[in-house]
Amino acid sequence: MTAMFSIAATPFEYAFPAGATALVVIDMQRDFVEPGGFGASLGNDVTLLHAAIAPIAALLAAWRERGWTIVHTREAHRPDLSDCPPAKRLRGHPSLRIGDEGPMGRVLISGEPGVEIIAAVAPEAGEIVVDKPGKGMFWATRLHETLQARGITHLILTGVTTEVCVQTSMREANDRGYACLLVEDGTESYFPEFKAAALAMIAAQGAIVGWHSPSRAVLGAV
Ligand code: TIU
Repeated sequence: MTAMFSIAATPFEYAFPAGATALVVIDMQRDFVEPGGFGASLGNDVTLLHAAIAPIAALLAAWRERGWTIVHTREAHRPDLSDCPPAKRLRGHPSLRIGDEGPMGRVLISGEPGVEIIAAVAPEAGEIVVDKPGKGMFWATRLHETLQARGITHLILTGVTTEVCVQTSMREANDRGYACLLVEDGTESYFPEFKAAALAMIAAQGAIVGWHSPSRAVLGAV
């Protein structure tokens, strides 16, 4: 029998099986969290994202101690931009577009310094790292097959930004049958009001997309 953990969450109790629950850390990349990257080029204050770093580090430590599955994602495109639709690259009036040369190398391009995950929550050997060309982590990736092969049924999500890549990934995961919980203090947005709205709409209608709870609830259980 798989041991089950149970935590008080919104909108009601979330139960998750030991070993079959992956911790997912979405896009904690220099391009979103540090000045001079993609997030800043869109006109955002990147310091708003920093509050999520310590809770994510604590969850990573807990998952590593138990040897459970950890997934890190990166929003990243091929150097020839063949996986970046013009509709994405040409949108709006950013100071730097995807593929342009910036202070941390070419923006959102695999292998460039800006695409790397910040040191405080960087992947360790054996952890799954997914480069994704979309906002969602399942579009044009092999992540579903990878998780299925490991018997993963539940996902505990963290990362940035709440209403863009995190919410898109959580909705994709929900449609694929994963029971998902978003960690309230392990995710941040450039727009606090959008973070609040995303949390509310995820849990509404009887957890229509999933659950949310503070990191201390997850850490307390495991
Ligand atoms: N702009 C913004 O809020 N987010 C992104 O473009 N990507 C992610 O959320 N990772």
